[in-house]
Amino acid sequence: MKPILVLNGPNLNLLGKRQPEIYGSATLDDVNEAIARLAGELNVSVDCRQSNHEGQLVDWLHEAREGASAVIINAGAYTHTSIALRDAVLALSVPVIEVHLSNIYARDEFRKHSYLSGVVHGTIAGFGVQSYLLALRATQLLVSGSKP
Ligand code: CA2
Repeated sequence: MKPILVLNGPNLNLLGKRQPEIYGSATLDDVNEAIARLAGELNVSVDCRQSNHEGQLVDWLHEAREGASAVIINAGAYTHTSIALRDAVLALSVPVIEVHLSNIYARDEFRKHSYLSGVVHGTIAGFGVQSYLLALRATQLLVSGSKP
């Protein structure tokens, strides 16, 4: 089985270092460790990456066309701005799950719109680190043929 690609966008490398009241105190390394631990339990492999650059995220989505069984993506602020990421998701035939640490619908008006939500399999937002773990469980069901 090809790995599940977990992509994190801009500023998520700063997790746990500022704004813990919104994003929690876990660092990105903590998040990736929790994902890797659950992946072991679910018997799937994961490949976790982060970039602050839109084009890099687009390139990784293109790679996923051949190299991944599914994609979990927290596009950070590009969620609200990037038609390029939306188009790259549209070019994929593997399932894509959008995640957010915070509940983007309960925050600033400009965060309530996601360019990705309309083109992904589903979105999980507002559960902190658990958003990623819930997404991984849902993705594992999807790639194993169940229909969550
Ligand atoms: O809630 C989420 O996961 C977001 O995708 C996080 C993005 C934000 O722009 C989205 O609206 C919602 C921001 C990630 C930046 O995270 C930071 C963490 C610590 C310090 C500064 C930024």
